[in-house]
Order: sequence, then structure tokens, then C-alpha cells
Amino acid sequence: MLPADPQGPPPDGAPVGRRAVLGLLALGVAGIVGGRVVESALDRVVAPVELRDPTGLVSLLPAGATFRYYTVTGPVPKADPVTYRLGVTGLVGHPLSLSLDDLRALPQTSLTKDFRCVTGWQVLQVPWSGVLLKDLIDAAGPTSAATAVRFSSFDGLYSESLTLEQARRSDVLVALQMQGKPVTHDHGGPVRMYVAPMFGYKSTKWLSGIELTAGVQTGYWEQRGYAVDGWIDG
Ligand SMILES: Nc1nc2c(c(=O)[nH]1)N[C@H]1C(S)=C(S)[C@@H](COP(=O)(O)O)O[C@H]1N2
Ligand SMILES: [Mo]
Repeated sequence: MLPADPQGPPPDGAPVGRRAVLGLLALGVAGIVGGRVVESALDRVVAPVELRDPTGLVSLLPAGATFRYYTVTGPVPKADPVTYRLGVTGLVGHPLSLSLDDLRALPQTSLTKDFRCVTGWQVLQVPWSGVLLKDLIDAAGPTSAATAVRFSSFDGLYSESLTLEQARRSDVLVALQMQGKPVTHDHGGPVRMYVAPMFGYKSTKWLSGIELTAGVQTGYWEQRGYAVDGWIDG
């Protein structure tokens, strides 16, 4: 496991698109030199390219890369699977506090998709399963003032948000399983978000709370320069 988050914020004022593509370049280099990503040097390179991959760089990503483990806080204490609770709170008619058994008893949705970090590494065709975020939101009953959803982590620091419309997509999961087994602690278990259409930073690990809010609140990396809408495909 990497000791701390190696990705760091983008250079001040730099658009995320540039950083994303630099990350892709870094991974290409890493593929040649044997697996070590050399982002820090490449972060200073200026490349006039955009996130939509007009250059075709995305297609140069080596297949079969493995997951890295990210944490912005250093080691995170493990959750006790018996006492773990996921709160669904905020602007709702019926706040929820869900145990792992509660979550497992709800209908499970599976999907398989490439997982991509904005810094450039990706893992192809990762199977995920869990509860549709939409189902939890519907069960809690958002009030008419709710327009967004904020995720918090029991690491005590990370947060992310989606608009309510994004949160209701059929490819946004409160994930219990990843790669065919329960989400491991390093990958954010027992429960993490998986926001399939967006870059990895939108998928909060060690999920502890889902709060319905009156507006999107910028997340950890967004306060450090990442795009609030993290769409992978524009
Ligand atoms: N709590 C928390 N969630 C997080 C992060 C983090 O540092 N802390 N990193 C994000 C980023 S930038 C990515 S790419 C993915 C990485 O997931 P992984 O560590 O399972 O590979 O988690 C996201 N969720
Ligand atoms: Mo990331």
C-alpha cells in the first residue's frame, strides 16, 4: 500500500484536463520503465490537450494495470462490520441508519466498467456490486429543498458530492463488492461509493454518510483544483 496519496493537487490554476492527460502520459512512461509512475516531473510539463482525449492518448494506456490504494489521511482505522452504520441524513423525510446486513438485504446491482483515476492509471473491466444510491435516496425521501448529495468518509476528511440528478443514475452504486468479493479495507470497505461515469476521485472510500443538501458542496480534491463534474467521457 502506498504510504500517502501520491497524486497531489494539480498546479495552481491548471485545468483538470491538462492534468488528466499528463497523468496518461505518466502512465505511458511508467509502462516502459517498469511500473513506477513519475507524475511529479510530468506535472510541470505543459500540454495543450484536453480531457476528451482528442489525441487518442487514452487508447495508449497499457491494459492490465492494477489498482493503487489512495488515502489522503494515511492509515484509516478499520470499521467493525457489526457496528458499522451508513447514515442517510440531511434534507430527508426519513433519516436512515443502515447496518451492513441492512445494505446486503436490499436489491443488489452489478456492473463492470473500467476504473480510471484522473492522474492516469486505470484498471480495465472491474466488476462492482452494491445498492443503487437512488434506492437509498428514495427510501429516505428527499425534501423539495434537496438538490445535491454529499458523501463523507470515516477517514474523517474526504468528502465528495453529486447533484441529485447525477446521484439518481443507474450506474452510481453504494458498493459492497468489488472484483467479486467484499470491498477490502484498502479499497474503502466495508462500503464505498462507485460513481461509474466519473473519475475515481468521485468514488468516496470508507463511506460513512450520505447527506441530502441544498447545493453541491465541493469535495476534498475539488477544493484543490479538480473539476466538480468528474465525467470521464465529457
Ligand atoms: N476516503 C477517500 N476516498 C477516496 C480517495 C481518498 O484518498 N480517500 N481517493 C480517491 C481517488 S483520487 C481515487 S482514484 C480512488 C482510488 O480508489 P482505490 O484506492 O480503491 O484504488 O478513490 C477515491 N476515493
Ligand atoms: Mo484519483
